[in-house]
Amino acid sequence: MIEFNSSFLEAFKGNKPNRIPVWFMRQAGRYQPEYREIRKSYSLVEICKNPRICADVTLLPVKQLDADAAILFSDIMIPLIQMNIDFEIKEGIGPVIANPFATTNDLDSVHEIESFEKIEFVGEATRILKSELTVPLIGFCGAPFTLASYIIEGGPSKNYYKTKAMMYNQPFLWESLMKRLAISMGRYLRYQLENGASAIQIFDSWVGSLSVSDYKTYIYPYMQLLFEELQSFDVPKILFGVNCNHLLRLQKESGANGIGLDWRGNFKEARQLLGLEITLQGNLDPALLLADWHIIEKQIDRILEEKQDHRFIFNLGHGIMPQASIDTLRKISDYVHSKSN
Ligand code: 1CP
Repeated sequence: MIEFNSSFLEAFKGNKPNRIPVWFMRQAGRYQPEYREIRKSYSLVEICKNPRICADVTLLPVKQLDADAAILFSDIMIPLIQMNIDFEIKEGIGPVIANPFATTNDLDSVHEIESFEKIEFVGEATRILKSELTVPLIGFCGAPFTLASYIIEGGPSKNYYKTKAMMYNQPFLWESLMKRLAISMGRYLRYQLENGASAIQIFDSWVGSLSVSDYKTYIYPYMQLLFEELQSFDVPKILFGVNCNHLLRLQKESGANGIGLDWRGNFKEARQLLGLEITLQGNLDPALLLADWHIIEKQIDRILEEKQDHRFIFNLGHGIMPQASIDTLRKISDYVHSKSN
């Protein structure tokens, strides 16, 4: 019988793991020929809605990369189906919303998640994975700001002008939307935990575009609300955002017990700022996946030297891009594992 590999979970207890835990954000995706093949027959949302295919896509990189955790294959937009928010995921663009959220009328049609009948495929995929995985499964969601940015802008954005305009000028609309998103995502994460996920990660990918003071005023209360929904679960709760070094302390205080650093961050400084109790995750620059091996090796050595203790999970500073190669990623995983003693 294959033993359960708990090195990822050990990183939250501060114990020395059997090996340094490694996983990669976006570890299932277009860089894999097998994923590209599946995508010829199924759209991204179709994969998410088919529990067996979803489970297979989730399992594939775990084996290929010898990863110490799996992340449910899905997208941050999927739970919006249960909230009655229509979206499409467009080839080469990302999530697109036909009717962006703009007025009090739009608020009436945004439902807080109270049941899961429209997204039961998530629970089913999670249960399949629970029975087939020998590593922990990470459930995930998008954080309220990052989700609101797509819902208000109508798609990917550079400056989030519409989102910020609503945040500053329409407090009732902003507060109502953020509250609904926070409570809904809290319940959605709980649903994943109850169906077999061992940990959760919240992606607040774009919140780094805000100042510390605006984060405190407009975001923090809703992150607290989201984490409150998870209070009874003693599991890893990782919060990740790009360009968030100025927000780390508030991110921790909102309720996370793990923080994902992007490649700009430094583990020594983060440890000093956040204390000994929190688990840190990251942070190889994904751009390095295209660099020569001797450069990658040096950068991994630097990260492992900066990390200092066992509350550490090796990852990238953001997701794997389609140009990356499986061989390089596997070499990285093997190399980090080889440095475990
Ligand atoms: O079919 C495809 O290859 C399209 C690309 C793609 C993929 C592989 C999209 C569209 N979503 C996904 C899956 C996905 N999305 C996963 C599971 C994969 C895994 O980790 O193994 C996860 C965790 C996400 C989460 C996600 N979606 C985030 C947060 C993480 C991050 O990278 O910052 C965000 C911001 C999205 C929105 C989204 N969905 C897809 C794209 C291209 C985007 C980004 C668009 C933009 O730049 O704003």
